[in-house]
Amino acid sequence: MTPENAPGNRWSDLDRPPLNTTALRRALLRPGGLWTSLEVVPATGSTNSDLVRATPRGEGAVLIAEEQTAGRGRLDRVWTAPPRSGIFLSVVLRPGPGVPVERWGWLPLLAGVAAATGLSRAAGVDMSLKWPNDLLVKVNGEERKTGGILAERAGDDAVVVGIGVNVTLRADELPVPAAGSLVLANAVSTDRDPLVRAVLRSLEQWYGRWREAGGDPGASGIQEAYAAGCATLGRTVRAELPGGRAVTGEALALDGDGRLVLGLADGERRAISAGDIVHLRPGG
Ligand code: BT5
Repeated sequence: MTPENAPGNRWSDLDRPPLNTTALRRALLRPGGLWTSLEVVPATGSTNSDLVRATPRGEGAVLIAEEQTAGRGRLDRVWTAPPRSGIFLSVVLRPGPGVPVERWGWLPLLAGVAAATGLSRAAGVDMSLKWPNDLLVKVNGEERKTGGILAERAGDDAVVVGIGVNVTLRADELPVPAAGSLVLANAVSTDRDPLVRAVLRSLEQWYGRWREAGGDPGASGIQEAYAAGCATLGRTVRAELPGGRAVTGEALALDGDGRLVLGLADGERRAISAGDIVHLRPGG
C-alpha cells in the first residue's frame, strides 16, 4: 500500500470530497457578472498572497485552495485548517473610480455580511459577525469563530479579499479552543460546492449594490445589514487596541466609517477603527 492510499491519509477522507471546478465555473462565471475567472488549486501557501502577487489582474478573479500551507490572518497571524475541511478563497476587487478610496474600508465588513448571509442560508445555521470580521456560530450555546476575512490592498487600485470558513472541522481538529465549524453547529449541509456558490453569489450582490451606491454604506444598505448581523452591538466588550492598550465599554453602534463606537464607563464615546474585540457578557 502506498502512503497515498493508507487509511487515515488526508486524501482518503471520504467526508471531504474535492470541489467540482467545472460545476463552480458553470454556476458562477457568466457574461456581465462580477466573477471572471475561477481556479481551484490542490494546495498553496495562501490564496491571498497568491492574488496579491498576481495583480494586476482583472476584477473578479477567484482563487480557491483545497489546502493552505501558510494561511494568513490579520497582523501576521495564521489561519490553519486541514485540507478540504473548509473554504479557503480569495477574490480580486477593483472598486474605483466610482467608489472613493476612503470607503474601501467597508470591503472586509461587506464580505463578512455576504459570507454570513450566504452561509446562513445555504448551511442552515445562524451565523453572526463579531466586529470587525469574524464569522461566529453557536456550538453548544457558545459563540465560536468559524470564519474570518482578510482584506489587503494590492497595488493602487485593487483589494484582495480572502475568506476562510471552517466547514467539517471536528472538535479534535480545531486549531484554537474558541474555534467552531459549520458541522459542529449542526449545519444541514456541509457540501462545500453549494457553500462556495452561496458565498460568491452573495458577495457579488452586496458588492454590486455597494458599488452602484458609490460605496455609500447607508444608501447601499450595508451599514444596516452589518449592524443587524453583528453580535458585538449591545454587548459589553474589551477592545484590545493596536499597540497593546485595551479599553472596556458597551458596543453602541457602527459609524459611517465602519468603526465600532464604544460607550466607556466615564460616559466618553470612543470610535475604534482597528483592534480585537472580546465579548465579555452574553448579549440579549
Ligand atoms: C482572520 O484573521 O480571521 C482572517 C482569516 C482569513 C483566512 C483566509 S483563508 C483564504 C485567504 N488566504 C489567506 O491566507 N487568508 C485568507 P484574524 O482575525 O487575525 O484571526 C486569526 C486568528 O484566528 C489566529 O490567531 C487564531 O487564533 C485563530 N484561527 C486560526 N485558524 C483558525 C480557524 N481555522 N478557525 C478559527 N480560528 C482560527
